[in-house]
Formats: sequence, C-alpha cells, structure tokens
Amino acid sequence: MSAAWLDRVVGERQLLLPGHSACAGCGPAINLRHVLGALAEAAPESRIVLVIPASCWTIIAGVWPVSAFDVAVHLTPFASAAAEASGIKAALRLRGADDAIVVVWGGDGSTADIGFSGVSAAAERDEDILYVLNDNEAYMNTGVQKSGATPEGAWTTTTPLGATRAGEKKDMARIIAAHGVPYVATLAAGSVPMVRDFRAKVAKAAGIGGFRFLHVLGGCPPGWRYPTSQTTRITRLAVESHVFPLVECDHGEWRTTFEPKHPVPVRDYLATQGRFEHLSRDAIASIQAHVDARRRDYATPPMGS
Ligand SMILES: Cc1ncc(C[n+]2csc(CCOP(=O)(O)OP(=O)(O)O)c2C)c(N)n1
Ligand SMILES: [Mg+2]
Repeated sequence: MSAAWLDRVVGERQLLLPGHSACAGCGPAINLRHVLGALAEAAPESRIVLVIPASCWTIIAGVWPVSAFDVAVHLTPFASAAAEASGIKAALRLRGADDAIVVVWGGDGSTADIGFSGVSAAAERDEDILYVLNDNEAYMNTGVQKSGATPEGAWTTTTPLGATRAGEKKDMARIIAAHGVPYVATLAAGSVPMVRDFRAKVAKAAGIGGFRFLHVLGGCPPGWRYPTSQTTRITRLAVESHVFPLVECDHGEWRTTFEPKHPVPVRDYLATQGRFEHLSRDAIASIQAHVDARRRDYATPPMGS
C-alpha cells in the first residue's frame, strides 16, 4: 500500500462538505465521500450531478440555499430517481456536456423495493448513468423499517423480537447483472485495501458507458445498534465473514476482487451489532449456511454471465 496513495486520498478536495448533518459514525457518509472523491479523480474535467431519492440523504443534503455538497444535487421521489437521472443525462448531452457523470445515490428501500421498477427499466434500457445502491439494510430515515435488503435474522421496528427478518437479503448485484448491464460491483470501505478496491471500482465505472451499478454497504449505528466508533471495523468484518463478498461483473464476467486474508465466522460479525443479539445458536448456524451457499454461487457462473 503506497503512502503517497493514502496521502492523496486523505488530502483530496471534499465534495461532501464538512459540517453535514449525517449521524456520527454514518457508514454511507464515508462511502459517499469515497464515491465522489474517486469520480473526481478519475474524471477531473467531468461535471458530476447527484440524484438522490427520498432517504436519510434528502435531509443530509441540506435545505436550500445551504448544501452539504460541492456538486449539483437533484432530489427526487423514490419511484422516479432512475428515470430523472436518465433524463438529466440526456439533457446534458443535448447541451454538449457529453462527459457529465450522473450518479444516483439511492437507499436500499428505494432501490430494492419502492423504486425498483424504475431501476430495472433504466438498467434494461442501458441508460448512461451510474446507479449507486447506498445499502444500510433498512429504511433508516423513517425509523429502521425492514427493506428487501435487510439481512436474515435482523431486528427492525417492523420485524420486532419474536418476528425478526425471515428469509435472505435480496441479492441486488445479481438481480441487476441479470439485466445484462455493462458493469456491476459490490463495494465496502472496511480497511485500506478494501478502500483501494472500492475506489478502483468507482474509477472503472466512471470510464464505462451505459448502466453501471455499484452496491455499497454502509453501517448505521442507530439502526444496526452499535457504538459510533465501530463502523469501519464492522464493515471489515462483513467482508471478512463473507457476509458481503467483494465481487464485480464486468461485461458479463464475474470475479471476486478481494479475498480476505483473515476470514472469520459469521458469528463474529453478528456479535458486533445489537440488531442480531437475540439470535440462537441454531439461527446463527442457519445464517452461516446461507452465507456459505451464496459464496459458492458467486464462484460459479451466475445469472447475467
Ligand atoms: C412513496 C414514499 N413512501 C414513503 C416515504 C417516506 N420515506 C422517506 S425516506 C424513507 C426511507 C428510505 O429508506 P432507504 O431508501 O433505505 O434510505 P435510508 O433512509 O435508509 O437512507 C421513507 C420510507 C416517501 N418519501 N415516499
Ligand atoms: Mg436504507
């Protein structure tokens, strides 16, 4: 790991400005900083437009005339984010800004559930946008309700104790890859090597035309019920336990981009968060089996390849 690279990342110009109102320890805030930083580095001359459907980020973005961003931001309803991003890209192209990068920063509730039809349609049309799934695994802005991306066994306010999340998290990377889009990847900023993987994927996506989909995992201290200091450690454990494998599908070719040097059992990840504290040994064994099966799936040619 080169010290010069780290210095550059730490010292780069911030497009998510200091003083924004995200919670302490907000994983998505770290992630969005890296998305914008890596885009600005990969395409310094390109205009970046951020399209944000209803989510925590509608609030964090600020109330006009104040903005948390040093890029243009367009707030949308859930269902129309992908369509509005497609329209903005088309309008910018008509005005000669061919290289503008239009980025949707959509939550998991927005992307996997309420806005899914619009995301699927934009993917199917191969719209020239960068869609980033900002996955904190529940509807956090409205008080931790379960989404399609909430993981098996998790407590949320709509899956309370005694009726916690049954079934597995939707596999959005494979669902979107099955549309035959040019690029899909999973990203997590859990350690310096993982950040390197993260930013390389953003840079790669910036250089490809058509519909690109980045699925980024971000911890939420109040929703996942852990201390604010633990976000990066928990993100690292998500990858090291293979709960969140780092993969990409580049024009139909799947590959694992990051193999943990120190793999850990899933229970080590689950034990870091209050949303899993009720789980029995049997429930943890079942989650481990599902994580193992999903990992095997990624190692074999999946849908979309
Ligand atoms: C059609 C519609 N239903 C419900 C809401 C209320 N709402 C605003 S933000 C939000 C949560 C969105 O969850 P997610 O997409 O996961 O983003 P997060 O809040 O976790 O960042 C909800 C339900 C809304 N704005 N529009
Ligand atoms: Mg969410």
